[in-house]
Amino acid sequence: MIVQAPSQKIVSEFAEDVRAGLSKRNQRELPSKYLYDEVGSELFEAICLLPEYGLTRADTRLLQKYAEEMVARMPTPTHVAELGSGSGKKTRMILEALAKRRRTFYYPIEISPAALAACEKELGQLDFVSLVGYEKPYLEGLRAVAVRREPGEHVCVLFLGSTIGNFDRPAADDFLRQVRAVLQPGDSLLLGTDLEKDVALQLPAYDDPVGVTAAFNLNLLARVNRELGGNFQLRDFRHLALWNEEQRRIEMHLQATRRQQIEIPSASLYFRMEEGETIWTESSHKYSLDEPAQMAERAGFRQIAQWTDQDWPFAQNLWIVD
Ligand code: AVI
Repeated sequence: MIVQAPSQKIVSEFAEDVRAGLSKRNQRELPSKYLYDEVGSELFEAICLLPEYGLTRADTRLLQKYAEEMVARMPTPTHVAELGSGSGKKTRMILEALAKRRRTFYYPIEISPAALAACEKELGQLDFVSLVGYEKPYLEGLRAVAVRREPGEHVCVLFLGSTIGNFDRPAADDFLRQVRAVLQPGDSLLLGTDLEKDVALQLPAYDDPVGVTAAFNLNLLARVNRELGGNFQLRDFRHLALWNEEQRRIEMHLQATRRQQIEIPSASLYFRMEEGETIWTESSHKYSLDEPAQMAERAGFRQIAQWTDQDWPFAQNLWIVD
C-alpha cells in the first residue's frame, strides 16, 4: 500500500479546534473526528461488537446480502473511494463484487493512520484490486482521487456506517454537496444511514453497560492530555448519552463531576469547568426512511435504490449523478 503523507497542518489543527471548541461560552465542544486516535479506533471496533450497538451488524448484513445487486445498479466504477474506511471489513464485499467485473482501484481515505493500516491488512491482497490509501480529510482525499480518473472512467464513493449522522443536518447537506461537486455524471455514492427507532433500543447503543462507549468518549480527554499537555482528570468526568427528540439525534457529552481548573498549554487554553457542566463530543443523527432520498436531491444526486435491514432499522442508499 502507498500511504500519502499526512498534511503538516494536522497537529496544529487539533490544537486550534480544541481551543475553539472548549472556548465556546454556552456549550463547550470537542469535534467528534478527534475520537479516532489509535486507542479510540480500537475502542470503536469494540463498540461495533457490542450486543447493544446493532448499527454495524445491520450495515454489514445489508452489504453481505445485497453487494451483487448494489454493484449491478452502479454504472461500473473503476475507482472506489471510501470516506472513513475504518478497518475496511465491510468494504470487502463490494470490492469483491466489483473486481469480478473489472480491475478496481480502491482508495480508503482516513485521518487515522492506525485505521488505514488495518484496512491495508484486510483488503491489501484482494485479486484485481489495487489499494492506495490517503491519510487526509475526506474532501481533500476525494479530490486527490478524482484527478486520477481517465476520461470515461467512473468513481464510486462509499460512505458507510452512518458516519454522515455525525454531521449536523445542515453540515451534512453542505458536505454532500461538496462531494457532488467533485463527481461527474455516471459516478455514484453508496450512503449508509441509521434510521430512527425506539429510544429504549437506541440509547443503550450509546451507553452500554460494559462501559466501552464511555471509555471511547473519555479517551478524547486523554488524547488532549497526551498530545496537547492537558490536565483533564478523567476520573472527574462521566460519559453521558442523551436522545435529543427535536433534532432526532443521540448526543454524547462528558460531564464534570466537580469544579475544576483545566490547563491545555499547547492550545494556550486555561479555563474553569463547573460541576455538572458538559463538553459535547458527538452527535449521531437518525433518519426517517424517506429522508435519504430528499438529502440526495438537495445535494444534486438522485437516489436509485434503497435496502433496509429487518432487525435493526438501517438503510443503504444508492445515489447517482445524472
Ligand atoms: C462512526 N459513527 C457512525 C458512530 C455512531 O454511531 O455515531 C460513532 C459512535 N459513537 C458512539 N458509538 C459509536
